This record gives sequence, structure tokens and C-alpha cells, in this order.
Amino acid sequence: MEKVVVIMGSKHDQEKVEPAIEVLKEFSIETGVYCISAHRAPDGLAQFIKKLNEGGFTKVVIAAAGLSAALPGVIAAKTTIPVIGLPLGGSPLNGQEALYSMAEMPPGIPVATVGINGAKNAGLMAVRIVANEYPGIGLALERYNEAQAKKSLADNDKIHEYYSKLAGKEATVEQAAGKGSSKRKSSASNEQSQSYEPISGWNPEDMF
Ligand code: AIR
Repeated sequence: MEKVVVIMGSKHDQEKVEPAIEVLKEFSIETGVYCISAHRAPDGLAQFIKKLNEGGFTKVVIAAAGLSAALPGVIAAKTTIPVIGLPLGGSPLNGQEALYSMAEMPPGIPVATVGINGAKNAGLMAVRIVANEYPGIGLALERYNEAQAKKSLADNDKIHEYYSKLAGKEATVEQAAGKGSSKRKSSASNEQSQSYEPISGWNPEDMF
């Protein structure tokens, strides 16, 4: 079997699991994707786990499910391969039932659980586990983190610049209106704020 196994409880989970598969693809890690319900096909799942253990090649399993999600726990109970639980939302309890099912495992059978719909982090955690044995993947992870940091700091520059310019314009309008340091916005300053061109792809109103 493949180096990383991604298994979901239903074909309807596919879209929510996709970011994990994307991350693994980005790092060129051999990944097998499967769909078996722990509740609807328990014998099929047992056979699958048997094959997983016999294969001896898989380093980590990502198990994704919604509702009362037994899948990662059942897999963890029948293998010593690390299991990452990916609880899925979109359910009557918004994924909390799946989160609790995965995170609150009885002592002795661990499942490393990510956040609800946290497929990207599930993928990245799997990459980190595989990287323990493959230094090249570790280096790729370092580059990934560097690129991420660069992007985050570029966002900081844009946001800081946006508000600095906005503050500068408001001050000018206040001064022109002879209002000194009054915090109350004049309608002119409101017009100025609205006419200021927002930075591309980012809407300040999203923050509120
Ligand atoms: N599920 C399927 N068997 C056991 C569980 N917990 C989960 C699936 C899916 C949800 O139940 O992972 O998130 C609904 O599945 P379906 O197939 O009815 O859409």
C-alpha cells in the first residue's frame, strides 16, 4: 500500500478531504485514497486494515468522517501506524460530534485529531510524519514554511500601508475642515474613506 493512506467514510466527504490530498500531491508523496464506512462496511474496513498492516509500507493514515465518526478510532485500534483524525462539518452539530468522537479517544488508542474540516493541516501533519524518514521532504517543508512566512509578512505590509494612507487622508480632511483632532468623522472624511481604493483581493469590511 501507499506511503500515505487517506480514507473517508463516505463519497460525500470527498470535497472536504480534497485539501489534504492536494497538500500530499504538492510534496510528491505517494498517496492512496479510499472510501470505507466504519459503520456500514465494518468487515470491509477490517480487511482493509489487515492489508494495510501486511503491506508494511504506509507511514501514516488520514481518516476523515462526519457525524458519529468511528473510522479513525477503529483503524487506530487495529494498527500501530499513526492515525490522523479529520472531523468533517456540515452536519446537524457542525462537525462537533465528529471532533469529539476522534479527539476523545480512550487512553491507549491515540488519534491525532485536527480541527473540523482541517484537511490542509491533516495533509501537512502527514507530510511532517513522512519527513521524519525522508530528509528531502523535510527540506521541502522548510521551503514551504519560508514561502508562507514571506506571504504573511507581505500581507502585513499591505494592510499597514492601507491603514497608514487612510489615516493620512483622514487627517488631511480633518485639518482642511478646521476640526483639529476631533475623533468624529466629518461627512467629507467619510467620502474620502469610501473613495480610497482598496488593496486588491482584500475587503476591509470582511474583518468586521
Ligand atoms: N459516516 C459514514 N459512515 C460512518 C460515518 N460516520 C459519515 C460520513 C459522512 C456522513 O456520515 O463520513 O460524513 C454522512 O454520510 P452519507 O454517506 O450518508 O452522506
